[in-house]
Amino acid sequence: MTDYKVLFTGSVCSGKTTAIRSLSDIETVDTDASVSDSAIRRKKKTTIAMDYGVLDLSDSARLHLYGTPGQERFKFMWELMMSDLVHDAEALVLLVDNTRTDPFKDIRFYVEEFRDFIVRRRLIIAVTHADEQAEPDHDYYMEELKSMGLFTTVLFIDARDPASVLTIVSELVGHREKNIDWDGLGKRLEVNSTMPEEGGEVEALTSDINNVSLLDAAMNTRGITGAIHLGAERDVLSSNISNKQNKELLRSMINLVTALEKKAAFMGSIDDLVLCGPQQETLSVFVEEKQALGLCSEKELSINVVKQQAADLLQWSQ
Ligand SMILES: Nc1nc2c(ncn2[C@@H]2O[C@H](COP(=O)(O)OP(=O)(O)O)[C@@H](O)[C@H]2O)c(=O)[nH]1
Ligand SMILES: [Mg+2]
Repeated sequence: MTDYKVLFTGSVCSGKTTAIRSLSDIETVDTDASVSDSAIRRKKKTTIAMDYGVLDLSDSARLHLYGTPGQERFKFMWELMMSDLVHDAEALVLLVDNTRTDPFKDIRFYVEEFRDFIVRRRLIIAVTHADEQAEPDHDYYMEELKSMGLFTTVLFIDARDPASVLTIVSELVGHREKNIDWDGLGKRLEVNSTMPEEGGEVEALTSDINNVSLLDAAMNTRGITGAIHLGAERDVLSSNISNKQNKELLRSMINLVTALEKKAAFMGSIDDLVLCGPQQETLSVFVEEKQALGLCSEKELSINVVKQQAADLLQWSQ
């Protein structure tokens, strides 16, 4: 029996759990667990550990599928997996959610994080959610990746559709395993399909998970002591700032940005505003059209670092 291993990674909601479920012959061990965050009093399903599944390719070959936890706060797991469980894996499949503001930022992030792992292995980039957002298209990916110095296979898949995810498997082992009955395999896996009869619900769930993850990510950022996330109407999406005064201040700062922009039109768009006193915390707000973020940070943290963190957080929340 030849055992192949492959590791799936990618941002929260990129489709890791779904892809592994689509391919697996066994009841997948997705270790999703309810994470309750007392500060935000919300319980949401979030992958806190790896996903695992197995696919029998033929009488003599088997594929083991592992998925990393997506959120940065569980990054320590990636190291553990790479040095132990999947040290002998064939390849890394990087799932890229095409609906993200800048999918290439995700690619750069994961390629950097898994740099040592992929030098000796294959990297396959599998773009998901392209049914929801067609651009960037395949050509664009190839061009952009080339300019990043990444010469790798790019597949467009729907993680919910086993036949589609099978193209990754074929790319991985197709040239080595000649006696795989691909049609039979596809039929067998059809039962794993999670394609919805009707759309609708999926989207709501996705954005819920993302809101929680922004707060999670913020609180895992060194020097950040609180975060408030507002939507397009400047409604509070999530917050864990218990200090009422700070919360009020951050909200007025966000409103102030809009007012200032009108008053000082010659300055162009104002993206951030920082309130920095000699004592206690620094308060800063980062304003975009569709969302705004307020952060409390420790005095010692430089403004540039806070700005960089905020840019990352806003990107992650998309
Ligand atoms: N429309 C669409 N939905 C997808 C696709 N891939 C995954 N999903 C959905 O996106 C959501 C998040 O997927 P999940 O596998 O939990 O992501 P994970 O956080 O990477 O494990 C689920 O509701 C999936 O059904 C895709 O290619 N297209
Ligand atoms: Mg998952």
